[in-house]
Amino acid sequence: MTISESKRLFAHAQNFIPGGVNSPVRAFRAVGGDPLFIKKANGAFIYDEDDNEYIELINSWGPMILGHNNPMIREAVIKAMENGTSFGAPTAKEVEIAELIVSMVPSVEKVRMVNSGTEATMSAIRVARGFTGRDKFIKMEGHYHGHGDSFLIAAGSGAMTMGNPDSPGVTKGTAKDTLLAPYNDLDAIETLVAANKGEIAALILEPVPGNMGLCLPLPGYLEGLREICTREGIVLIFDEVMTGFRLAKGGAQELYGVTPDMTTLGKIIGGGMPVGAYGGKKEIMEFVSPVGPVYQAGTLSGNPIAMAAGLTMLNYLNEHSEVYAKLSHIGTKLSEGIMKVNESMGFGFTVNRLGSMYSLFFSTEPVIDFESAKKSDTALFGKYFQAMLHRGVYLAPSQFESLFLSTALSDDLIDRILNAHQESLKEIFE
Ligand code: HOZ
Repeated sequence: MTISESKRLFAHAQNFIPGGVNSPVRAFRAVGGDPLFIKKANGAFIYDEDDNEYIELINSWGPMILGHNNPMIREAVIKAMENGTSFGAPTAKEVEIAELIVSMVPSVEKVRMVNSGTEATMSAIRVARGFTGRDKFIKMEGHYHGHGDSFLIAAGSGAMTMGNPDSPGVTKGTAKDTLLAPYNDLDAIETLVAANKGEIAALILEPVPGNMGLCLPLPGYLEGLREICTREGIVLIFDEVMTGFRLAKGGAQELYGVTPDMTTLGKIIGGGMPVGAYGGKKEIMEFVSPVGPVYQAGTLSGNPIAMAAGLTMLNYLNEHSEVYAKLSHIGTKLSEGIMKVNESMGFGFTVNRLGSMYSLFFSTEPVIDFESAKKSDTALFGKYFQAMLHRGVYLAPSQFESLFLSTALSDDLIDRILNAHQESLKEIFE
């Protein structure tokens, strides 16, 4: 495998782009080596600028549920482009997608489109503050809600990977209104609530966090949060940017039967185009301008090309429940296969999986929160990442990310991944 063009591009890029990349986690700093520059992707495969082919397990960080370059989505985008690329005015497709999202996501009675998950979470917190008249909010350690100032405190994903979970540039004034709690710990929430009685506007979390690697909620945890928030008048916000439409049609909230007050969405509702959205109960969403006083706007919000792609994706998922059974089959086969290989080689590494999201942690302890995720051996993960890449499997370049599977993964491809996994462990440990 030759990787010369990616190397050349990366060296050149660093002259013009900070770190040579437009999002830090792509830089491969946590795993060593130079990032791959991607030329194209199709189905289950991604291709770099040297024309190497890799089996894809990131899928643009989630949205490619049906694999890359899906013909239906491609056609919808081409067709929409024939009518122009941006109007900054209402379109029929925006109404159609809003109605569809309301019908699919249990908590959403009204929804506002934005351009990314970051915009969605920033806006949701602002609306929750406007609605309650309170300033503070609770965020979980290791959860990532995009790069809005008030979220870059004990943040997961790239912030955790780069060793900057608390970003400089966030003022003390902003940080003081973000209250931190460990995930999966209801007592910690009760303590925070008691110490800040009547001052907490919102509690935001990834119901199934994927930004410190994949962790699962302990039984009763989400239900417990729901109870506390209802009792205290706190707006419960599920950040389903990664889990929405992926874990189930209605996301984690449908799967666990717990309905938040607000939900943030992203990526998937654009079918891979830059889209986000936030929605929730009517009485909360009616605080949003122009009905209510909370201001939030955007020229590109509801962009017609992005709406065409997203609508095609969501309509397909809505009409094809079998997608979720298929994703679950793929996830089960892969994660059970990984565990079998590990056991046969005498390793007890932790594998967390739900549906088509999974993480392998180089730790033998259960991983349920930020503290336990941080115990994973990241140096070992780096070696594993490189060994897998060398064998043609493209993983997320950090221990603190979930992998995302697509329906394009055939049983044969899963066998190839399992074989690469076994060979990689052999290379590292023998
Ligand atoms: N975990 C991030 C998405 N939720 C990774 C994408 C990025 O930071 O570029």
